[in-house]
Amino acid sequence: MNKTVAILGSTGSIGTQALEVCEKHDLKVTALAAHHNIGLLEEQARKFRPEIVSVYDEEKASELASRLSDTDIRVLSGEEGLCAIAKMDNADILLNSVVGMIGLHPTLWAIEAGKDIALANKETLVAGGELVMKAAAEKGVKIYPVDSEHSAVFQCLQGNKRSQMSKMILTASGGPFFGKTYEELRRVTKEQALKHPNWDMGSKITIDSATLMNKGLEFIEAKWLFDLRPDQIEIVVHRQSVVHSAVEYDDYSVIAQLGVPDMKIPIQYALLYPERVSCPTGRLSLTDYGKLTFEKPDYETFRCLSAAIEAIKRGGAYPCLVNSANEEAVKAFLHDGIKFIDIGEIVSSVLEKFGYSEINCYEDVAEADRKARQYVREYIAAL
Ligand code: MN3
Repeated sequence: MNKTVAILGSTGSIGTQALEVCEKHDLKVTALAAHHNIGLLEEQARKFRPEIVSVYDEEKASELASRLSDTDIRVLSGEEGLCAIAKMDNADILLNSVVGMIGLHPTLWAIEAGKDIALANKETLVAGGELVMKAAAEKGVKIYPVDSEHSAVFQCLQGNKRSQMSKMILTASGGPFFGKTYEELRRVTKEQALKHPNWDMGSKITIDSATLMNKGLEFIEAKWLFDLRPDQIEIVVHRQSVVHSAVEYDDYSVIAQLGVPDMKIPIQYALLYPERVSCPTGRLSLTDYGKLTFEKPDYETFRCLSAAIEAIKRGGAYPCLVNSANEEAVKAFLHDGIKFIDIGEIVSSVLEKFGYSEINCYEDVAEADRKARQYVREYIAAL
């Protein structure tokens, strides 16, 4: 394989697994960016020898620069570093796996530069889906989904016509609290929320999986990626995380993608598309599982999920507002500032608090983001 790859978020869960894929297939890594983990970033830089590394935190960036002074690797920092990497000529594909709204700008910069994107940053599409998809279409840029559910749909679409897709079946593991009542959720601790049954992920997405906000964000992500109406997406709880999602066509044939729950499969497909070559993961044995189950989600108990769906039905800035409110609430929960059920209360209250506003440019997204975060900080201070 002689593809070159730049990775934003290289020290996170997706980034480290992407580097395993790059190593296995000898992909040239031209740039790496991380938020603050310079210990791991230095290790990655010495191993993969990129041209550029970037650290979001400025102080850590200068520390890394002195540590790497025996190499010819350029060390950048802040938004500038992300921008330089997003636009760099020496990368065939940009893997955007940063966490949160902060990933939107680099996605837009890469599109502007005509660069194909492997997109793992779902907030990019949740907060700025309309902007991103329009810009990508104008520039003829391809967006390859890395999220396992969206990769599944992308895979099920191969050799078929998108125009004949009638529905997406979006599977959800249900998270660690599936089957619990709202009363039971009141007593949930941070430690319990951070334990996911099937997937090993970063803390933000693990909490989002426990509240089912993650599925709400993926619902919105799917709407933009595959140009679907909200009524064309059905969420199904599938506890085993083996069926990663499915597509129903106009003839009612349903095509699903299956595999072990390991992100390296969708990461590799996005990076190497359309190649299907050996992946550094385990094989699926259906008889080991024996039984696959499918159930309806509980929209009343898991308020984040219904709030996210309502937000995309209303459109405009609502998806951005619920996403930013959720980011702020999850941060507070991880710092023991609020209870688990407060996250859902906060995210749904955004729908009552704010009126409709449009998203026409990046500034509109940034403005909605600021308003939502401000609102949540005040809400939490008043608790
Ligand atoms: Mn997913």
